[in-house]
Amino acid sequence: MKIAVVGATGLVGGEILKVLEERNFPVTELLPVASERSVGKEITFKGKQVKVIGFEDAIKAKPAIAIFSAGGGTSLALAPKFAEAGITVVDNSSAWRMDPTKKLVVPEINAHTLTPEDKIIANPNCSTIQMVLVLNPLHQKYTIKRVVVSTYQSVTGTGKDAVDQLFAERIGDHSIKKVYPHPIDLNVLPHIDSFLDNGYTKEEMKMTNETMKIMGDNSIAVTATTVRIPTIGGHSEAVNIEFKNEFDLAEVRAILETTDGVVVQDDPKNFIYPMPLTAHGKDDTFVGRIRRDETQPCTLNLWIVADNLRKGAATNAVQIAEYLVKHALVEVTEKV
Ligand code: A2P
Ligand code: 11C
Repeated sequence: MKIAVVGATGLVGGEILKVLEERNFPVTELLPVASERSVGKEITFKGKQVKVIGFEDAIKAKPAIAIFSAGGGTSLALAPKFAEAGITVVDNSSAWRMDPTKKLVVPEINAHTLTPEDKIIANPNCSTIQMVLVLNPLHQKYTIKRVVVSTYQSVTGTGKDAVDQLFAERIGDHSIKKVYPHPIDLNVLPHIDSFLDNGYTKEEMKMTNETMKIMGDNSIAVTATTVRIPTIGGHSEAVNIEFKNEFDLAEVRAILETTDGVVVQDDPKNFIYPMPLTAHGKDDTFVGRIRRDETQPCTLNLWIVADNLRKGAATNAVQIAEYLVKHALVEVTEKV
């Protein structure tokens, strides 16, 4: 079927093209969309050069699905135009996530709630996706009361300019456009997205609010400190989880070992634990350092890592698209 990728020239857009290709998504025609300044440029898909088009031409071509990763403003302006034309939008930005009329989907958790009427579907924030994938099966079993999370996030989460800033600083090139208010190389910034009146950042509140919406339980309390570090392979998270009910550590491990999309890497004696370097380019979410919090009952500590451009963005969006196709929830106009 015809698929549009809006933001095809961006960092996540490029990853979406790779994931569509790798997972053999049934694309008959790819419609790469970007801003006016990129129209006519070429991107590579399945070894072929494809010309970037504007959004109006993409809507006229009537793809079944448009995967958006072009920022919140573009999504707010363009997603409704695609949806009105009967095209299902899977949107990577934060624009629609907390809209009560839109679903916020991690396929392993809540794709079963999708219907053909869902024309704009929101993809959660990267740091939320990898956390809920691990929290959800444990919540089913032991009921989560409270989560305290600290993140160590890759510069790829900010986009291409941030990756350029990191590598320019590393070679002492100060001519480059700065996207962070401080140097990022050899540094750590306790600051992701903008600050709100309550002292938290938007990124921190995304982790609190999106978790409750995806897991369908407003009683789960999440408090977060989100931090940018000079790495590119993925986001890492130290997570402390307090349950209502007591757990067995071996059972926790067994639950995570059988959770779709989760891989347990937990053999510290042999130096095996998740890291951004080893998660880079993978679709799975990795969990390790699974241990009891010995300072209070019913509480667990663990460490979660995933490639934020993969499961945190492109892979999750393509998995939503796969679910829509498999369950015939989209309008396909062309004969296949
Ligand atoms: P362009 O390359 O033409 O600027 P990143 O997050 O890596 O910076 O990428 C953002 C993506 O969103 C790019 O593909 C960018 O295209 C695209 N984009 C930005 N504004 C628009 C717009 N108004 N319409 C469509 N795509 C847009
Ligand atoms: C980061 N989590 O790492 C952000 C990137 O709400 O989709 C994604 C922002 C979002 O900076």
